[in-house]
Amino acid sequence: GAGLHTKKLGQTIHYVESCPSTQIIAHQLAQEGTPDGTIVLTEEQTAGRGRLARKWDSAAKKGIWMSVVLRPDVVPQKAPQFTLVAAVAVVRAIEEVTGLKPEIKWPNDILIKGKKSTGILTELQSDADGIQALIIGIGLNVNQSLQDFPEELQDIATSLSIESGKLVNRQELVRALLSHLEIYTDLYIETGFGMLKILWESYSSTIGKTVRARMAKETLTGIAEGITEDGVLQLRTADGKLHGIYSADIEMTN
Ligand code: BT5
Repeated sequence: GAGLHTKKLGQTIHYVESCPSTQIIAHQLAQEGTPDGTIVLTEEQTAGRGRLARKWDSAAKKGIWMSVVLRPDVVPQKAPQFTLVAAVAVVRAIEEVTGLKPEIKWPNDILIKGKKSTGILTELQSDADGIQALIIGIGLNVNQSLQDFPEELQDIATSLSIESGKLVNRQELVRALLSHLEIYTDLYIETGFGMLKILWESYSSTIGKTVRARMAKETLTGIAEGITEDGVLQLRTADGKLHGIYSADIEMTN
């Protein structure tokens, strides 16, 4: 339905006008056995979330607030890379529909001219048998004007309409996003991260730059040399040591 060009993604769509978070609904559906490729879409979230219990601002009818349930036959160590794979799909969809040139900031941000347009949140349902479901949340700012964002986000957030100067058709964007997500997640599941890593690096705003990586217990500054096949960021500090960064917030330094 819905004019989708996908075989699997979005064959089951749960659409709700408003909800606390599409992630919560997707987790519930996954537990109840919803099929691989189920998506949850809403117009408005009242408790949209980011990583580490941060908030995700989700203005009514202005964005794409979506969660995708996947049931890939992969080992749990291959789960974090789905964030990177989804990032490639988001960038391709934005490019195709708007002509804008987004960049990926490791691990889960899509920036346009240095400001955050999209955040991705990959969560896992697993047990002793392995991954039961992956819940990939995508929050994409589409038609907000700057005043639609809370004040504390106005310097760091942007939307596609702010950057392109026109309103963007959200349905068209969802269709493009699902097509690209299906292609790239299938490619990842079937062949691994090799090809996608090249694509990911071509869109990266992080690689080759000096960055500050804030982690739970320490902060490291160095040159982001690349990512590994496992999606781990390789950071070279001034003492010449190479650090593998699994999870952090990255800031560019000038
Ligand atoms: C993320 O977390 O960027 C992941 C966001 C995932 C949101 C989607 S929407 C559909 C699904 N349902 C949910 O409840 N969540 C997912 P993180 O890297 O932790 O970034 C969070 C930070 O981004 C916040 O602390 C703010 O600084 C900033 N932020 C919040 N809302 C934003 C927005 N709309 N646009 C840009 N930046 C925002």
